[in-house]
Amino acid sequence: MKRMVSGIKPTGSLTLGNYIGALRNFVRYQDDYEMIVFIANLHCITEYQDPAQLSKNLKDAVALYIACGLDPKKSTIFLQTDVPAHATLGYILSCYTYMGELNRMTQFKDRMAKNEGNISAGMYTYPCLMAADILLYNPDYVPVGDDQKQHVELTRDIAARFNNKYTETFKMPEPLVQKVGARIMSLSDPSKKMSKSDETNKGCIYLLDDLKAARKKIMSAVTDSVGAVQLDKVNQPGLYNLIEIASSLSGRSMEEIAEEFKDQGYGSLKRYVADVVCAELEKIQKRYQEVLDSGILEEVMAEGAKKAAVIADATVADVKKKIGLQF
Ligand code: ATP
Ligand code: LTN
Repeated sequence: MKRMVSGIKPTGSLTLGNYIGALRNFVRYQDDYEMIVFIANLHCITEYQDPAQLSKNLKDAVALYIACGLDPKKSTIFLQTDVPAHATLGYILSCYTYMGELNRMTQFKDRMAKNEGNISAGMYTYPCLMAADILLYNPDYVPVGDDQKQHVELTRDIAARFNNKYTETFKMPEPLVQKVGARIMSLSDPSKKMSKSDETNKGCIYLLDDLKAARKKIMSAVTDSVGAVQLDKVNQPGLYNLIEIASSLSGRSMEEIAEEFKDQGYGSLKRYVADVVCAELEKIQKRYQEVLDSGILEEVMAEGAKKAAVIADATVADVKKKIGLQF
């Protein structure tokens, strides 16, 4: 069975973008692949997080993973810090990564361009930790949203460099980015990615949003003044995004949805999108409450970490030996 590895950084509450771009695909893949999914808590602290809030987000994230359909019997689910090999290999790989490469990472460049100052060293070197997250498990594929493809490509470069310097150690992982839903855009500004760190809170739907609030965000999503429902990503990006969301969740093609609403106003399309989104949220939220009430989270996490550590520790032992870090 081929193996997949992916992680989500629960800096805030999980979003519809995380669900469509990543989480939902993990659930689909778990029957046909060996799925290893972790909560990337070390990645959260590249920026200050309120401790109580962070802790709550971690718990919510695990509960949401399961509520969205990840089955702990099929998938290995764990907290990154419960497997210390991540930090160990992360540091080691930072010694095989060039600053020039990190300087080229879009996420880092975007942060620099904002001129906020005080970017942590952890934020700068985070692609090395991400490379470790992946290479520890020698996966075949890494299912991610569009924004993470560059980091998986860097991971491949680091792996190839290490393999060339020593002997074949890491398998080359392939990023797996789906065609529809790889980049869900903000509802209030369709030129930006739907993000947890949305300051206005209007452009982002959270999986735990109150259904009325979610509907309102969709009904007030920014569109355009063209006045016709059609698929035009360049001139009607807001409308395109709404159709992409509905298509991802309903399984209908984007063309079919655009065709159905072509003679109707934007309001009708928005109502349809809101219905589809709210039905999905309602299902997830109901299950989320059940998961929390069941009290299974601690056991799931302990079991997951134990399974993951067996694979991760073996990789670190091999790497240490090859580098000459032990006698
Ligand atoms: P932030 O929202 O703060 O930028 P993030 O949501 O991108 O953070 P993660 O939570 O770690 O960071 O992302 C987890 C997965 O969800 C990644 O594979 C990422 O590509 C995917 N993802 C995140 N936002 C979107 C989006 N708007 N559309 C599609 N996929 C997304
Ligand atoms: N960097 C990703 C989250 C992440 C990840 C990973 C994804 C951390 N480690 C390993 C896939 C594989 C993010 O910020 N979205």
